[in-house]
Amino acid sequence: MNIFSLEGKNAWITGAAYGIGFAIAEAYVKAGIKNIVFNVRSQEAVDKAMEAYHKAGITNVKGYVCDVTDEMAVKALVEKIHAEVGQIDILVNNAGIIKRIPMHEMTRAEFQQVIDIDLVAPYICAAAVVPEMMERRQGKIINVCSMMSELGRETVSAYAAAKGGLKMLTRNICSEYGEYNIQCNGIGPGYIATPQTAPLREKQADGSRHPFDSFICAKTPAGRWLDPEELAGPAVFLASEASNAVNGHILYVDGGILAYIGKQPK
Ligand code: NAP
Ligand code: GCO
Repeated sequence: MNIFSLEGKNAWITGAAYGIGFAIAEAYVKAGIKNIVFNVRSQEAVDKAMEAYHKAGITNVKGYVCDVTDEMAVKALVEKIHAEVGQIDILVNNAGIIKRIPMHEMTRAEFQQVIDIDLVAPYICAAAVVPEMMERRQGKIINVCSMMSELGRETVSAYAAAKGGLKMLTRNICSEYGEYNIQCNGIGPGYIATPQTAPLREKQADGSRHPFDSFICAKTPAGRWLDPEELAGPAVFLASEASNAVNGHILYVDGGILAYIGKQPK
């Protein structure tokens, strides 16, 4: 028996059109998953993502239009998944946004939008899948956390507040539903090369590296940005039976950032 196998399981990964969510979906397919379900905010984004999945040779995937902050739409989506795909064995709360604006220049509406997508939506999605998981006494919920679940930095107050909150939501879901054999854990990616972080890696007008790019390489013992595919092992582990006794844990996949004081200046 392969304790890392996802055979026979269905996974719903929010916002898995590209980036980290897509890489997790690919990893689940390699681990034998029965069906991948994802949702994004427009039909155009669903169609584009479906093309990318098919190009990657993945056909056991279904995409839906659903904004994760819309509670009614999420409840309707969960019913639709149950009817069209089957039970949801694994939920990955991946959809997320960031706004890089100094806190004193940010509007309340901007702050609120980040909290709504990065913290309230994982609650909405988890609450929507938990009753059926409780009935079956089995379920895996994985929340995509961040370095900002532990650290702060300039301009990301709302994001850090949301991801810090998501860490505690993870621990609370574990506390509240562990007795139903539901495991809720977090993955805490370090700095991953995706569209979300592309502005931090853009070349300067003179062709030199973005200062933030050099900063991250100096803060990471590995000396580089990580690729979304490097989250594959941890994402499969937390979705599989291999992690049945791991609950309320945040597994940081950061190339060592949180362990490191940073490269000393030359
Ligand atoms: P990304 O490339 O920007 O992808 C985010 C995905 O979420 C997109 O498919 C986006 O789709 C979807 N999304 C956003 N808001 C949504 C909503 N309201 N409803 C449904 N879907 C929504 O981001 P990523 O870098 O892959 O990040 C994925 C997750 O990892 C996020 O939670 C992020 O905070 C976290 N993370 C990223 C890094 C990193 O370095 N990249 C590190 C740590 C944690 P549309 O916008 O097309 O709807
Ligand atoms: C930023 C980044 C981060 C990362 C990630 C770190 O502006 O500092 O976008 O917050 O995306 O979440 O783990």
